[in-house]
Amino acid sequence: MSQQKGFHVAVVGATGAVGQQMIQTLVKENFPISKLTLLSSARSAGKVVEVNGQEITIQEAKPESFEGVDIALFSAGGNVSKELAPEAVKRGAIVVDNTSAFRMDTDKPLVVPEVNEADLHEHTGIIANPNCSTIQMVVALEPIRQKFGLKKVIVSTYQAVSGAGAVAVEELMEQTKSILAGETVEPKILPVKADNNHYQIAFNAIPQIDKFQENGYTFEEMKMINETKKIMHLPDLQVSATCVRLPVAVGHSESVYFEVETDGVSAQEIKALLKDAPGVVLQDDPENQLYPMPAHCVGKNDVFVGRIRKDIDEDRGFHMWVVSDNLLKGAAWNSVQIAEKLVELGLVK
Ligand code: NAP
Ligand code: 3JN
Repeated sequence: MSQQKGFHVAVVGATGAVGQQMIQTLVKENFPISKLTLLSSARSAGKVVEVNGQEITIQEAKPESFEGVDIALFSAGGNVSKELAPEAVKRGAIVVDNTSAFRMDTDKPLVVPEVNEADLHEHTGIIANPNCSTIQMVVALEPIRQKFGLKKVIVSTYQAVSGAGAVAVEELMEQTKSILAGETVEPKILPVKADNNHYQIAFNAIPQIDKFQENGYTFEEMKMINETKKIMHLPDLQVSATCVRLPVAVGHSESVYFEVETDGVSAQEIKALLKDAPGVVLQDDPENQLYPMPAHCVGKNDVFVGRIRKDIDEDRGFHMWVVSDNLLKGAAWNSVQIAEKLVELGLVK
């Protein structure tokens, strides 16, 4: 932890897949912390974890836990956020919330710093962190929107199991071992723990992430559609999504088709833009088989983009392949980055 004058930071959901990455990211980024409070449910309360050489006891998250907290990073599910984020704000904390609880509230900014940092000025205590699949896509699309305009986006995702929590990663590992040993498996978690049917994820692909909505899209797909329009301030952008779970532990991949508003743009111009774009690493050299892959992005904060090419039929249409660590830029790093920006902009009391 930094020795400079710092902030009292609370991590809610500290024992989870995202919460653990948040703690590591705060340390790695040397975020100025005077005190770190780690919160979970009663199940994990009392456990002791070591953070940067210091032992911290996990506590059960309650309204009183936020007394004296300056910045609270939430990733313990939407219900916990709905109940406790307002309690944290009431006690003077600024909340960065990683759940979908507040993302579409008109009075709460939904922020990806590379795209809409300025929206932070509008905050009223809670800032929403978008869905992981949305974040990596808009980081890649924003420089293109700025230069050539953006009319349409069609995305297909290839999402890692860690997006569904620590238990889903365990399920993938256990199933893989069992199947290789010739044993039968009994899926219990994916695609959605609370749904009736569970399917094998090892050696499979499941075209369902989160619950189905009445329109035939899943909630994950609708999050991508609605959040993209809000973050990019493009309510009329045409967006569609198909979200698929793959047997990959960490790192979401996306095949993104987009149409710009300008005639005659070349793939080379798109590549040149993305080469210098904030938060983007261009990996696009087909001759040398260079393109992004999830196994190479684990542990990195950036969004990796490659396979950029013009559509065969549509002059304004392009395809690209976008990969990022879903637990970092998709969750923990984006949240810590928001906290850093809030400090830089003098928005933390
Ligand atoms: P996870 O591995 O299952 O961890 C859940 C965490 O929430 C654990 O720390 C758990 O504590 C805590 N928790 C559960 N019930 C609680 C309660 N009543 N009060 C306080 N803490 C409670 O899940 P995860 O993958 O880290 O995801 C957590 C949440 O983050 C998700 O539900 C989602 O809303 C959000 N998320 C966002 C993104 C994104 O796209 N930005 C990606 C993934 C997740 P115990 O150890 O006590 O059980
Ligand atoms: O499945 C993924 O890859 C991302 C999952 C995100 C997630 C999981 C459970 C609940 C979310 C989210 O952040 O959109 C939520 C939620 O709705 O809060």
